[in-house]
Amino acid sequence: MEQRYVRGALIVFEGLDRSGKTTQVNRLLQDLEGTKERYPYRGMRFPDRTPANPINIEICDYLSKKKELPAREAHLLFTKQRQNQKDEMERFLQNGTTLVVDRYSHSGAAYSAAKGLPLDWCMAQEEGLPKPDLVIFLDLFADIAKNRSGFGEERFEEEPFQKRVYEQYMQLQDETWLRVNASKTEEEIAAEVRQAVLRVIEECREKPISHF
Ligand code: T5A
Ligand code: NA
Repeated sequence: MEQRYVRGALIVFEGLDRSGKTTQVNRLLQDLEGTKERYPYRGMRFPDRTPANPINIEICDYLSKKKELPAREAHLLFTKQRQNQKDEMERFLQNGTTLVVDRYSHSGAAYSAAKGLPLDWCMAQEEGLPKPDLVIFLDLFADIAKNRSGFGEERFEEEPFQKRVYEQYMQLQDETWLRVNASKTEEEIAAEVRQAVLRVIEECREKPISHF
């Protein structure tokens, strides 16, 4: 008998610093808990800041400005962290688990291109990684994001830089992107996100995983 191909979806949240990604990821994970028999799921985030290996520690030191790195070297460090997770991500997707990811390849490219690296070169480093089935872009202008709590403590958290990141993100959009107005209330955003996510989980059940 022919086996029906059922895989999980790769759902990614992107946006400027303080645009509300982690808030929405947590809400979505909570929502999915209620339907986990039907839609198994797992949350992930990039960068992974747990001090589990030297790459994670180096990224933390870089983001907290404890360590300086040339732009290309920094870029490759973030990419390496994703490439190291590739096989595990594929396994989860293949066995039907939907992955909900807080930042991914487009963050890597947008932030590095905002420092002046060529956008194409940045995306080329992501080659071979599973491509998101849905990118939820939390769309918030840098001048609003900067007024949210905690802004300005880390590397990259300054308004002119965030404006450049926004411009790079706009160049990366394709048909898999959903732009959500991130100045709405948390509840309004969560409802819009939930609807899109359930649709995409159903749509990609029988499609092969695509790759960058
Ligand atoms: N980076 C990342 C790279 O340079 N290369 C890479 O390859 C990758 C993957 C760390 C940095 O690393 C860079 C990008 C980043 O600069 P991070 O660990 O994900 O990235 O940490 P942050 O991204 O900095 O987390 P953010 O600051 O971006 O915040 P979030 O997750 O977007 O926002 P969140 O949910 O924490 O909310 C921020 C504040 O806003 C409030 C929240 O309560 C909170 O106070 N808020 C709202 N307020 C009003 N209305 C709403 N709808 C709200 N939703 C949330
Ligand atoms: Na976050």
